[in-house]
Amino acid sequence: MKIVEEKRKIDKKIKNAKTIFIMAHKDLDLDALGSSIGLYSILDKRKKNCFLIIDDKKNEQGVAKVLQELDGCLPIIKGDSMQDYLYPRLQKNLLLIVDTNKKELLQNETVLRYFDADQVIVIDHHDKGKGSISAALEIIDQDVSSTCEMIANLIELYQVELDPYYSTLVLSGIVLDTNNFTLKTTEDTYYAAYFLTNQGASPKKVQYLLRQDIKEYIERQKLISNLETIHKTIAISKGSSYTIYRREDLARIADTLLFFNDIETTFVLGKIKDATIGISGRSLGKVNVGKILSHFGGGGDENGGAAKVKGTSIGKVETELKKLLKEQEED
Ligand SMILES: [Mn+2]
Repeated sequence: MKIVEEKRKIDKKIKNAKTIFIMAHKDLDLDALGSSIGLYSILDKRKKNCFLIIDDKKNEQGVAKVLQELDGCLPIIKGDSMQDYLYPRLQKNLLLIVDTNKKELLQNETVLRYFDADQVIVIDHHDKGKGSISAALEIIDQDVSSTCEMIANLIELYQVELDPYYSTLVLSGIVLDTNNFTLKTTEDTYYAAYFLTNQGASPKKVQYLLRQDIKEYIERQKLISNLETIHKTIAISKGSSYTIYRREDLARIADTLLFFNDIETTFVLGKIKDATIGISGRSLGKVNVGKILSHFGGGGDENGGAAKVKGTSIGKVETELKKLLKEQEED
């Protein structure tokens, strides 16, 4: 569902609302933060009373840089204190959720209790699995590279002149989620990047925001080097059982592995919490990774997905995964 086609419905909700809250997934990345801030700018220009709900205590480096640079410029509140900001007539509050559609991934799931479904809009580019948020207006477009691409469309549609710094943030979300315009990139993605650059976005600043920590990079390389291939086409990478990885990193490695000759399907396994194993899968289409990951309680589609398995080890997950791959092969 294209965001431009829903403008009228979005308009109506925004017009009706007195106070608007924007919330993304926890462990903010630049797509979540960039789309939140882009959306905030649109609403701010329309003189809407608007707040960003951020509960994260730790931030990845790019997000930390931005939050530090913007310190004091944005109305950021914690989910637990939002009662103080709600408009007294509760029906006049609106919640905009960006870059996720799952309850358990939200910055703060408990704030949902203040909103009926018709006071919630979800804007996202991930597929819908179980645990989806009930929202009257769901703008979920899996064909779009990033939530920031969707927000860039909206900024153009609303003819908002964005502060160049904010344009840069929206562009950084696109660059992050497309892995430098190599994944899920369409002519619309390039157009959004063109539009944002025209609005003053600085590609140089984007590169600065996306600069990585050398130690984290080395950790990721280690994970890639612990790789096994099956029939030359399926790559399975495993993390060290002593290291805790971020879900985004597992996803990024799964993306990266698809760049290599012959590889058509990738799985990356790593500990994401004590006794919790994360799996990220990607596929060019031959193996339905979403289906396989649904066996682990996760979700996705034929091209990509993720799962989280509690109370297990990397070895056990690996054995199970290989069994499932074999079964799918025999089907
Ligand atoms: Mn995203």
